[in-house]
This record gives sequence, structure tokens and C-alpha cells, in this order.
Amino acid sequence: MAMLSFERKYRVRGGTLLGGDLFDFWVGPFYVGFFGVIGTFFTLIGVALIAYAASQGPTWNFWQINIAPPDIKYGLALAPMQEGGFWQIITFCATGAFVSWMMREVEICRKLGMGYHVPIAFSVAIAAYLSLVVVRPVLMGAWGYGFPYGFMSHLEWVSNTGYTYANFHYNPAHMIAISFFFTTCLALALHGSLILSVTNPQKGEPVKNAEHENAYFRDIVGYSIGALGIHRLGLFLALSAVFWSIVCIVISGPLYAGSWPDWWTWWQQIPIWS
Ligand code: UQ2
Repeated sequence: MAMLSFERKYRVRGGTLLGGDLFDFWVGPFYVGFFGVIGTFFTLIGVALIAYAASQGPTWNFWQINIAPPDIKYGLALAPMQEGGFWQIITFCATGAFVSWMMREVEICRKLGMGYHVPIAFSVAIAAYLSLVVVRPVLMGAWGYGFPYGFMSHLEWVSNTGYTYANFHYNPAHMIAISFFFTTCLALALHGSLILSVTNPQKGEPVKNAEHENAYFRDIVGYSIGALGIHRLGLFLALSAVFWSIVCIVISGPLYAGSWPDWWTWWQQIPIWS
């Protein structure tokens, strides 16, 4: 891939957190760094373990491959390889690879003198993964509560886990998370369509500008949040969706083990109704 002229200008030395200049280089378009090196190791070992664990299973059908966590009886101990040990080591490698990727983002931010918004946003996605395979299993006392690595099997885990609490749609944190996911879609649809409408006009029409963007929303809803504001709002909405998703799954089991529809009886029991 050809390097763009401005990329050469921004390919600056320094900003590394570990390793000094030793790993401060690029491979093709990719910055490496200390975290690129260890991230590559975690990824290669993790992917090789996924392939090997799959080879020990009954199928190579992509949709049916399943690498399951240990049985609940193993608690928080290490399990034999064929009985969840692969899942445990794969989870460790995945975490190492994700965190390395985030730290590589941090080093690139430092190199370019940018804010840390991208790695902070990514850290929230990592937190969501860890809440499913580490935080909630540890709070419930067994790695077996983590989700299995497989296409069909992970869908079945979501279904089973949801029905364990009767109906997840009555989980208040789930409601808030869904509302944030929908609002994120609304915000990106508004923003994406607005930007395309001003920068990609009909043939013969001039490209419009920020004045048009502001005027458009003032005309239609009486308010424009602004070019910077819409991006702040978008990041807030997206991170909030993930944050409340984490809350909704971590409270299910560790904090509340009953049925979510029944949880709402607190509302019917408010003294004022009697
Ligand atoms: C805006 C603006 C943008 C935008 C968008 C708006 C010029 C280029 C989409 C409009 C956004 C508003 C009114 C907030 C909507 C609120 C929610 C919760 C979806 O004003 O500034 O920048 O892209």
C-alpha cells in the first residue's frame, strides 16, 4: 500500500510508553511498538489455540464449532484443556491482544499529540467483553458462566442466559442500554445524512458548509448542537449504550437472581396505591 505524502510527515519518532526506540517502527502501513509485538504474539497463540481446540471437536462447520468454558463444577480453578482449559487460555490471549491493541492506540495518540478519545472508547468495548467472560463469572464463582466461543453456541448462551431471568426486556438497565443503542443510530443517521447532503450535492450545485448544517436543524427542530457537539453527543450515546449493557448483564445473577418481570412488583407495592 502506498504511503500518502501526509503520512510520511506524521510518521514521527517517540511517544512510546514501553521499549523506548526499540520497537518504534512500522511494518507497511502498521505502527508496531512494544504493544504491537506482544499483541501479535497473543493473537497468533490465541488463533492457533482456537484452531487446535476446534480440531479436537466434532466439526469443522464454521457455524457449529464450539469452544466451551469449563463446567460450573470447576469453579474458578483451571480446567483440563479439553474441558474448558482451551477456553480459559484463549480468553487470556484475547484479553492480552485487546489490551495491547488499545495500548498501541495510546502510543499513536501520544506520537501525534492527539487526545486519548479512541483508546478510551475502545476500553469501554473491552470492558464489555471482560464483563461477560471475567467480571460476571468471578462474581458468580465459576468460569462456566462465561459465554462459549462459537457462532451458534454463543447465540444459545445469550438465549439461555436471558431466559434464566424469565424476560430480559424487563431488566431496567437493559431498557436503558437499548434506548441508548437506538438513540446512537438516530444520531448517526442524522449526522451521516446531514454531512452527505452538504458535501455531496446534486450535479452542478456547490458544496455547502457549516452555516447550512446549522440553519437546516434550526429550521426543522429549532436547535443545532453544532459540528463539535454532534460528535461529543455521538461518543456519549455510544459509550452509554455499552456502559448500560455492562450494568444489565453484571447485575443479572450477582445482584439479582429472580425474574426481571417480577422485579417490577416494587412498583405495585408502593404504599401510596393502597
Ligand atoms: C447538528 C449539527 C451537526 C449534525 C447534526 C445536528 C451543525 C454537522 C445531526 C443536529 C443534532 C441535534 C439537533 C441533536 C439531536 C439529539 C439527539 C439526542 C439525537 O446540529 O451541527 O453537525 O450532524
